[in-house]
Amino acid sequence: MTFIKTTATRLITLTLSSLLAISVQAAETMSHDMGQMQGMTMSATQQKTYPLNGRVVAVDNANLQVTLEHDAVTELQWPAMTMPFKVADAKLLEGLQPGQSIMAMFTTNEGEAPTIVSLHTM
Ligand SMILES: [Cu+2]
Repeated sequence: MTFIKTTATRLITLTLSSLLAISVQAAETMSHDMGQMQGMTMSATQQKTYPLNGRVVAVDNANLQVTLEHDAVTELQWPAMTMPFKVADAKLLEGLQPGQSIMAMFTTNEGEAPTIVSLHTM
């Protein structure tokens, strides 16, 4: 009887710590659009890019920036959301209008805004 009780207590403790770990992870994921990008460290010669599907919300030519309502980025554990992206080149914003659906590739480095390196409308 004592053994069973101990096991049950242990199981409950394990379950609670798992839940806590999940909550912490969710909080970290949600904060990625607030300048706390958790980009992987990688060499300058091999810049990892990630695919992105979304819809244009706003175009800011002066600041080389586009706000996108994007789908989840599973590889980075990003949920779907609306957020600004930098663009690597002003040409990427040419002719872009709010409401357009786009596909893009972007890079993300720790301490920097995520940057779109290629983009086309669908
Ligand atoms: Cu985002």
